[in-house]
Amino acid sequence: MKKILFALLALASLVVLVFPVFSSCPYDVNDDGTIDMRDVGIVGQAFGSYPGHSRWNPLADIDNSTKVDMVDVGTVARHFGETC
Ligand SMILES: [Ca+2]
Repeated sequence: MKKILFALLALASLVVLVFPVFSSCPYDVNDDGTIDMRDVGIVGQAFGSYPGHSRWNPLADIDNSTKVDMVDVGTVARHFGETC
């Protein structure tokens, strides 16, 4: 049982470490190279949603918490103006 738990933790750590490699700019929701009001707007449109909700947009769930909330809005806002 400990080996399985250790393997799951190792896999989770690997996913966290590798994610930035696949997504050079994870806060650029619309993937246009700039984090701006369009990205904030996309997250805002999905605000309060969750999988199955009519406004659900998985791209707006920045922290992958299965809900779009202030954490997601705040995260995109903190990176406002960055380019990638
Ligand atoms: Ca953008």
